[in-house]
Amino acid sequence: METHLERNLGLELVRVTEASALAAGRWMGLGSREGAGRAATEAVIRTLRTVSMAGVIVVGEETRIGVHSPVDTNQPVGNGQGPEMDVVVDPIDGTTLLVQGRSGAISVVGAAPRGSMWAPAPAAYMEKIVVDRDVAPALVPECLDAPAAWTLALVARIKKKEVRDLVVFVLDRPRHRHLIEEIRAAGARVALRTDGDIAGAILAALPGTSIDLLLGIGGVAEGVTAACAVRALGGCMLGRLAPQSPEERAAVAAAGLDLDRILTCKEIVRSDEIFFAATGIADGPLLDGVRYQSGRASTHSLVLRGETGTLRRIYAEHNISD
Ligand code: VTB
Repeated sequence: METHLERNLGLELVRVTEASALAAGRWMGLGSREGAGRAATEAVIRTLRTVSMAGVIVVGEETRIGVHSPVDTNQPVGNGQGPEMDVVVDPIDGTTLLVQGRSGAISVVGAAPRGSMWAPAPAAYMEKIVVDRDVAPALVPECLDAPAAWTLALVARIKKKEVRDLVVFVLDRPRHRHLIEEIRAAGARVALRTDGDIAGAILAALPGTSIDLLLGIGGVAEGVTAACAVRALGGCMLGRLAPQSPEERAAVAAAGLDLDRILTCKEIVRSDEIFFAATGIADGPLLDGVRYQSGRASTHSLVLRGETGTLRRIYAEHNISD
């Protein structure tokens, strides 16, 4: 295995998320999850074939959504040459948002050397806390079990804010009813979103955004993908498996996975050589979406490189007339 990746693979990966966003953006507000998903996934697979790496998808979404796609767990991606990489891909993070014409969908891909990413198949759900680099040193594993008020007080203290100044990203799900009540009772504000906890995690890990932290249970694939970005940004994420059905609990136990283990993003991605790219599909708090005009289209992307801690914002204009 190559241990040092001289090139910034992230600059190749951003072409993948751009292509996916350009394809998915056409489906904004059209109501078809299948159509949007198919178009974005085809674009991802097509462009990943041009990237020089022997990649393998470490964790796909199939266990949680019960639908297979070319980016399922263990699928090879890339042109098969070059460094051996673990890869996570979400052609559309926020499919429901996108097809309902709401804001916030992004396309993401992350890569790190083979064997470095946590791959807890057949787990589908995990608990997550995400904070930025200022709060990172203070985040302790106890935060996952402590009352939300305790964690919020800690984050407020480090950020030199009042608890009522904080905004917490939480997915709008019945499983979060108690968590939402706790956050409100503590006096903080809740940004309830129907989808998109990868974007939520990136917003929480980026200092100075509209989101101070992310709390709650979301997909494992989204968690591993988010961990790539959070680690590359120097933030901190804590994660722990959180099965949502007796079947998932039994499968996770049968696979010998530890339900009590709390992992940091450094354990979820055990390498600094992380490459991550995200492109906006529809306008959102993290990235502007795709604009189309007369055979041309523009995209806004974010490219992260873990080794150097570089964050690049890339605006691109594409000639899409053919
Ligand atoms: C989240 C969210 C995703 O899945 O991870 C969620 O960020 C978790 O699953 O955008 P449930 O929908 O079953 O709660 C998505 O909503 C869809 O991938």
